[in-house]
Parts: sequence; structure tokens; C-alpha cells
Amino acid sequence: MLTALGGRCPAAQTGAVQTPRFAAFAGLAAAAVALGVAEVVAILTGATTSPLVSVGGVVIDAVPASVKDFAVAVFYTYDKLALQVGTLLILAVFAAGVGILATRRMVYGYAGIGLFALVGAAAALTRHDAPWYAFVPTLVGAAAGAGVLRWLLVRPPVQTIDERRVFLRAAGGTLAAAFVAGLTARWWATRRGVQADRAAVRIPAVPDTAAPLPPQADAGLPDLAPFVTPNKDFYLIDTTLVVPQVSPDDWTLRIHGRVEKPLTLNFKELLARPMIERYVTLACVSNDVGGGLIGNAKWQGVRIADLLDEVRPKAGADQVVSRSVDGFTAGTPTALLRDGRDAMLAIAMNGEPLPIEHGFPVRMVVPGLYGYVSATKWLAELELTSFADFDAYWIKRGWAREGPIKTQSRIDTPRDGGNPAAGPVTIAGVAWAQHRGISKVEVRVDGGPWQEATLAAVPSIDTWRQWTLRWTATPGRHRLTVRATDNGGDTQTEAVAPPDPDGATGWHSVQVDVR
Ligand SMILES: Nc1nc2c(c(=O)[nH]1)N[C@H]1C(S)=C(S)[C@@H](COP(=O)(O)O)O[C@H]1N2
Ligand SMILES: [Mo]
Repeated sequence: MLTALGGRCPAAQTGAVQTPRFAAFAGLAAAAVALGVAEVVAILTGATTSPLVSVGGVVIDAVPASVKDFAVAVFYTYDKLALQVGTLLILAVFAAGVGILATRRMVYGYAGIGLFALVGAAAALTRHDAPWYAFVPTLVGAAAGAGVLRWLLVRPPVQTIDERRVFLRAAGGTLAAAFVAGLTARWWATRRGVQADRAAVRIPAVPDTAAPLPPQADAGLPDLAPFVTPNKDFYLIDTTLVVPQVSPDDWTLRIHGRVEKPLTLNFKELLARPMIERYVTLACVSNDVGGGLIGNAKWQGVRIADLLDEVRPKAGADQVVSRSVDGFTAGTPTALLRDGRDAMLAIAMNGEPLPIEHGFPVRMVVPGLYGYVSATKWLAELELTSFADFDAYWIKRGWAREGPIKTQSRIDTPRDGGNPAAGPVTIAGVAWAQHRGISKVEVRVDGGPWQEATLAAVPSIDTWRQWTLRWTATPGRHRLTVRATDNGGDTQTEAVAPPDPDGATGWHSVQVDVR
């Protein structure tokens, strides 16, 4: 029957007649137009999110669930470019496939674009605070894409060199135009992002200030991590394709779920609450022994415990799920947030409003826990639930439900592979056991005895601690090894474990060739 229809209008009803190569190219052009047009329409309708980014986000969230090792390798390194290129490649392969399918039957092509649009619309609509019309850019984009697919494929097959030129010019030109339009729109959206909003934030004065830094907190040695990590050097880890732009004017926090008295706060109301200011060292569970996914900052914000007291969690609400505007979730034990530690909704980092990439306008900071179970950036809601009822983002992907930071230490100077001159050398580094505190750091040269390092002063048990040890270096190759002990008397284990599932263990060591 379809063949009969096809008899009347072969190309439109059954399929187009181009060779697979041209069809794949047409599919790419159609996808580029769909995404480019959607991007432009999104900007025109005032959406803060881009369809490409939404679809990319779905791709990212879908892939690691099934391919866990891939997730570990790709998503926990902070190579955003790899993430973006990878997403584009997946989309390109899909688009080329849709083009080829369309040559079998045009309807298949439309169905492929429809599927694409469905994912895009769903992604846009399920974002936090998405307006009801969030699907419109995707819809318009998909319609434009379908039109382009038809225009490129439903024409006589490319046979002569001349036809080939016409086709390539049409498809290539369309693709390039869509690309430029999309990029321009994106550039424009980023430019009118929330930088100005951030600059306008006035950080309220805090009566409850951080303990002043002890004068000897920082040895100030070259190569040694400074006690306070400057914002621009602070490590970055997240699953977003582009940094969410959340204006304080639109920001609200909903605290809900298993509570007696749900609460919604806007940014002004949050700023009006009593605040604390504390030094807290954040660490990523993916940090390898000796790695740099750790940083220390002075944070200012509102105590989470105060907010929980106010909403009154119901019995059994043993988990607080923090959710970001882009759907990332972290699950933190309710009891731990109320045990007296300085867990906060932070609005400032080292005296400035939160940098946009570190979660502006509001993020969580919880002393003692790895970031993936506590440090939600671009915070949108806190939901009281139970661990039995919900697994947060990385838990679904195989990481441990609980993420207390393990005791660790690192040698910063001399560097691995360094060539210090013989004679007196200062070995130095940092050690951390957040919320337990560091009581001892020891260093071993080659197979020698453990020597106790001098510990720098710290404002609290929630930060890392610098340490130094004078060593009289003798010419030749040496291995320096460090280990730390926490205030509970537990020395970090020598047993080597990878970051997955709950944090790396083992002793850090460096090899030096003394001149
Ligand atoms: N919204 C959001 N918040 C997030 C994440 C994320 O992927 N999305 N990653 C978490 C992880 S794994 C870590 S280690 C910290 C890192 O915070 P930073 O980028 O400010 O250093 O943020 C946490 N908060
Ligand atoms: Mo992390």
C-alpha cells in the first residue's frame, strides 16, 4: 500500500533517493538547523538554558548510568572540552543516521527528528523552574530541521558533478549558517549572563566571623599550596556542559519533602538571616593520592542546621537531597547536618560573591564530606527524604552512599622528579582529615625512620594543614614518603585504593635526584 502511495510521490512518501553519504550530510545540516534555530528562539523567548545544552545534559546523564567506567574516566576529570566535543559527536552520529534512514522512507527521517525534539523538549521542561513554554524553541527548531531535511533529500539524486556541487553548496551553506546563528545566540546569551548580577551582590557583614588566621598558618613556600586557595585557582568539578546562569532575582530555595513546615526562601530573605563565616577545605572523592582536586576557602553563609530546625524534619527523614538548577543531586545525612558542624548554604567565597562556576548565587558547603555527597552548586532545593527512598546522582552511578573525607597528605615541595641541591632542603606539603583534624605528619626518606614534621597552625579542624620538615639532602636519588594521623589517632593507611567508590587511599611519595 505504501508502495502505491510511493508511486504517486516517490521521494516524499517512501524515501529520498540520495546516496548514504549525501543523506548523512543532509542529516547533519538538518540537525544543525534544528539546534541553531532552537538556540535563537530560546534567546528570543528569554530562556536561560539552551536546547543544545539541555539535550547534551540528557546525553551526559544517560551515558554514565550504563557505562560506568566511561563516566569515571570522563566525567570526573574536569575536561569540559572533551565533554562538549563528545556530546556533539554523539549528536552528529545520530543526525547522520537520521539522514540515512530518511532515504529508506522520509517518515523515518521525520520520526528521528521527532525523537530528537522529544528529548529536547523533555530536557527543557524538566529543568528546575522551567516555564510552561520551555518546549517551544525545540519545537520550532525541529520543524525547521524537518523542512531542511526534506528540502535537501527530496530532489533528484546527485549523479553529475554539477548536481553534486549544487547539493554540497546547499547543505554546506545551510550547516554553516545554522552553526554561526547558534554560536552567535549562545555568545549573546553568555554575555548577558549573570556577571552584572554577581557584581551587584552586597555581602552582608557577619558578626560570627571566621577565627582569624593564625600567623603561622602559611609557610609561604614556593610550590607549597597556600593555606587559602585563591578563587581563580580553586579546582572545578561538575557535570554541567555550560555553567548555569542563575540570577539572584530569580533564585528561590524550596525546603520540602518529609518536613512538618515546608519553607521557600528567596535570595533577599536568605541574606537577611544570621550568617557564619568559616574556613573549610573542600575535596573531591576523585582526587588521586597526591592530586589537586582539593582547595581551601573562607566561606560565608547560612547554617543549614538552623533551616532544618525551622522546617522540622519528620521521623525517618534521614537524608537531605540537595538539587541544583540543572538536576544534579547530592544526598547528605540529616543527622550529620545537625551535629553541630558548620554546614552552610554559602553565598560568598574568600570575601566575594560565589564565582559563577563555583555555584553562584548559592551552594552547599559541609565540612568533612566529599563534594559529591554535599557540595551542591547552583542550589535550587533541599528535599528531606530517606536513604532507602532515593539515590543521588553519583550513587546511581556506583559511588558510595556515604562520603566522609579520608585522611590524606601530599608532598608539594620538592616536586616529583625535582633536582634540589645537596644540603638543607625544606620538604613541605599539606595534610587533611576534615572535621577530625590533623595531629601528626611524618616523612620518611628512602627506607629510613619516620620523622615528625612541624605542623602549621590552623583555625579549625575543618581545614587542611600545612607541614614542613628540614632535610639535609645528600647527592643521589631519593624517595620521600608522607603519612598523616588524625586527631582520633588513626594513621592513614598504606593500602592503595582507587578513588572509586569512596575515595583513594595510600601514601604519597615523590622521587628526587639531589645534585
Ligand atoms: N550542581 C552541581 N554541584 C556540584 C557538582 C555537580 O556536578 N553539579 N559536583 C560536586 C562535586 S563532585 C564536587 S567535588 C564539588 C566541587 O566544587 P567546586 O567545583 O566548587 O570545586 O561540587 C559538587 N557540586
Ligand atoms: Mo567530586
